[in-house]
Amino acid sequence: MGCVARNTKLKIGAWSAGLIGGLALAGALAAQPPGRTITVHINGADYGKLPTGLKVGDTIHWVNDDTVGHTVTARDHSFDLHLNPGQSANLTLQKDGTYQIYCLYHSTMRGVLTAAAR
Ligand SMILES: [Cu+2]
Repeated sequence: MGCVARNTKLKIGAWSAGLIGGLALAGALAAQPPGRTITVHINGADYGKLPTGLKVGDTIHWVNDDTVGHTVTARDHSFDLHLNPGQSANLTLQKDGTYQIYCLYHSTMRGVLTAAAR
């Protein structure tokens, strides 16, 4: 009888340790940095050299250095940033895949962003 009671206690102990371990793991994951931030300057109606090696959770900080407005628009409609002259905006890639981007106002402004799964 005493033996059974001891076993039960042991099981509860192991379960608690598992729960605490799980919480610690969740905490470690939450503390993980969400991703890198890469700045891209739009200049002369040109996105310039777009970043490569992107991963889901990475953020592109777009800065419009021009005196005219531009957009960073995804062909699949997953994002559509409008930047007035001198404005900046952040785009965090939420899903892995390849994004064809273009500017609504300038047909020469096109590019591709590829985000790998994290
Ligand atoms: Cu433009």
